[in-house]
Amino acid sequence: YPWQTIKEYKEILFQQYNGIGRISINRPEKHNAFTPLTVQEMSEAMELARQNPEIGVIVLSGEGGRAFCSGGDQSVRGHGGYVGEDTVPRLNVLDLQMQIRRIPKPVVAMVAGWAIGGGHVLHVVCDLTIAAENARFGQTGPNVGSFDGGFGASYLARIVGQKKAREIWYLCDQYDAQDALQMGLVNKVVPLEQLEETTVAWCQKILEKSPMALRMLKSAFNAELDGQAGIQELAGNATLLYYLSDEAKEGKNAFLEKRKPDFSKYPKFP
Ligand code: 2NE
Repeated sequence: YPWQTIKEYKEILFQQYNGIGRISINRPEKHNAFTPLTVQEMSEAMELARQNPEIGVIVLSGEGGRAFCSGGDQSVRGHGGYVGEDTVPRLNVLDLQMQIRRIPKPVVAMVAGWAIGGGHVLHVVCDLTIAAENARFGQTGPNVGSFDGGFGASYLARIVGQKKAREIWYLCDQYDAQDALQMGLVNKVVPLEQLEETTVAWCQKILEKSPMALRMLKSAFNAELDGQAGIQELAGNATLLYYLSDEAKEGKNAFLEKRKPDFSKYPKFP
């Protein structure tokens, strides 16, 4: 596909094609492990994708065909987090997870090869996952002195169930694409050579749908799980819809025209 670069980065690719924004980790020599810079770049690209009205769906992937992402780069893990050039330890991938969850556009993980550790959690928080037959999934935290007790545990358990989520974390086993499909961890499995075309086809189907309906659905799915923060997100979308109405505009116009608002003509629905 003729992906076009939106912006050049050091550790990721950020491209678009036909309404699809693609953010791809570009560190194949490390199985696309992320550093603080990788995450900072992904985070900026995600925000640019959010603001770009031409982009309706985002694909998250890893370059090279052998890994989606192998989690935090252990060679830059320091005292208290992953350390970048500024020598500050960070766990900024947790902010990126929140961004993926909050962006009001569907995010699709396109997984070839390893989705391990913090890389596994990244696909977990995406709306949908399409996996190649060579995909391998798992958590490694308890092996390498780490854990993700946030979405990596609780949202994973919502997807695969409590027993399976505990197995995944306590045993740190690896699961193939068919295992993942069986436990509802991925939406579809395809041969590696069909991964991109299948993902693009799914995205194009999504792009034909009503963007407002997709936005409302994403926040509604989140609201059921995210408590007050989830309700805040859903309610924000309700406010957006209300602002689009003549009824809400009457209130604003009356204020600006220094008159009493006249809401009498707006229906009081049963
Ligand atoms: C993914 C896995 C199982 C693949 O194994 P294999 O044998 O196919 O590849 P290999 O040889 O291990 O990896 C290829 C190269 O990539 C590097 C390796 O060190 C190796 O480099 P060279 O020896 O050729 O120089 N590499 C792979 N993953 C890396 C990583 N995460 N950091 C740094 N270098 C990495 C196997 O590679 C594996 O088990 N990788 C480690 C997975 C892991 O434990 N990730 C961190 C989990 S913790 C986390 O991500 C996290 C969190 O828990 C909470 C918050 C934030 C992050």
